[in-house]
Amino acid sequence: MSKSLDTSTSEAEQTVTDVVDGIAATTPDVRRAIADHRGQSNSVNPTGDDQLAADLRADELFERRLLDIDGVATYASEERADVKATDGRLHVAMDPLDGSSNLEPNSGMGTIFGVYSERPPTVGTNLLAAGFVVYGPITSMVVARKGRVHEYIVEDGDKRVVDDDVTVPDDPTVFGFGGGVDSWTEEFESYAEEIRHELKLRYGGAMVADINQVLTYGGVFSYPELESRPEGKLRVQFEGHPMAYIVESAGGRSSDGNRSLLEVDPDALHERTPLYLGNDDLVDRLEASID
Ligand code: AFP
Repeated sequence: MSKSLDTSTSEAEQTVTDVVDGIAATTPDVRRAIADHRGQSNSVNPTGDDQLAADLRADELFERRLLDIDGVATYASEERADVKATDGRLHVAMDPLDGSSNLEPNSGMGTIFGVYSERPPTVGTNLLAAGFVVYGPITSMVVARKGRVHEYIVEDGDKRVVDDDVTVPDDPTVFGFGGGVDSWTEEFESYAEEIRHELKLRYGGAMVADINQVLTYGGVFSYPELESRPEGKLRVQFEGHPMAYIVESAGGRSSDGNRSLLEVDPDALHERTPLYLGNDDLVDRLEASID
């Protein structure tokens, strides 16, 4: 049973460190899973997305590694209906393999995670840390904790820091908008029309790689509300909260169209949300345009 915890304690900090190191240590096996488990699994995840064998394998690898950490009480993921509980204090929520539709064309993919003080579904302000892994030409990891963002290179499961203060550059360069122009609302379409004349298109189908571009070059990423799908596509707990925590810790902004994504308090574990992330003025403009 998870006990209430003063999450500022060194015990909680150590658990966060153990989770980050555990995820780094699992990345070689995930890269192998991407190479060896390329087929369909003939199943769908709780939000109805087709699951690849690599999705399931990555989920299994992270669950085993993270529930083995003393301070971890629960493991939740985009790939499974329910939260897996054990003794411990902190709660991990993950998208084990983000962008798995990029597997076939061998394009960017990643892992997204959040460490919460309360059992999901829970509000984003209960995050203690968040991060993502990019399985690109090299394996890199971005981790936000205590208001600071670090970037690491991960080799053979060991991470080494390459930037100890990642911040969103002041002069934005790139944008990436999902959902398809014919599905956008009129308001978002007019915002997108302005942005596309100001910034360069960088949309690769995996938010980890696209948001890593925004962290590197400045700009804005969105999977907006759609005419047919006002709730958007991306999941609050596994994608929206962690990415918002990272971008806000790096000096940017997040929004669901009205407020910080960290203020979104999902009723259900697999709830979706419109998602806007990037330089604060670009997100401010977005909110003003879709008001
Ligand atoms: P998959 O994991 O199913 O490939 O979806 C990736 C994702 O959740 C997110 O990482 C992308 O930004 C977005 O969906 C891409 O969605 P579209 O395929 O509709 O562009």
